[in-house]
Amino acid sequence: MAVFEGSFTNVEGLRLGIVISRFNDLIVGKLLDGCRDALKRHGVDLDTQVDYVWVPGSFEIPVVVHQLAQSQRYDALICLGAVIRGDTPHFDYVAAEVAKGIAASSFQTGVPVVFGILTTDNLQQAIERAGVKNNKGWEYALNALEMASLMRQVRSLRSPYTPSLPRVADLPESCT
Ligand code: INI
Repeated sequence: MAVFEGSFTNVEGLRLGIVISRFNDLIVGKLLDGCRDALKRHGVDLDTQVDYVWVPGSFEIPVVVHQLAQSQRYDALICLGAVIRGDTPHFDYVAAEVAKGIAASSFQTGVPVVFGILTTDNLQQAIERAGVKNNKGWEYALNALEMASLMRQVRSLRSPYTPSLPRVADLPESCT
């Protein structure tokens, strides 16, 4: 029997990308703070191991995260956003598209992409999840660390006859 489990502290050589929506910045900024705090406390160097990519709103996250996932530069990606229900159906379109897009990107590329998008009925619920009662950003960071570590183990199960491309980050500088 084999048991595979991700670890939260196996961070050496890890490369992470965070895609952050500017919409509802009051909330998303707090999620980012929580996320960075958790990564730092688990040994990730925030300056050299993490890239930050800003987009206007959650709707724009999938197209960007898909490019990043395809780049072979990252062990895991985290998407941060807040979609808050208003008086129009806009919420439903944005929430559905970002969820579908992130899931598709992760599935198609094999790179773990954390769905760090708060979807709430009102601002109060979002505030409670962005630092007042707890901070979901912390959880999203842990999800990324765990999944990056787990995927490394699961990928290593590949048959030795399965060709696999090196990650760009692992190539000597002369090849990039
Ligand atoms: N974007 C969000 O990230 N959260 C929201 O709550 C939101 N609402 O409700 O409108 C939102 N809209 C903007 C959207 O993500 C796009 O940026 C915009 O539609 C342009 O494509």
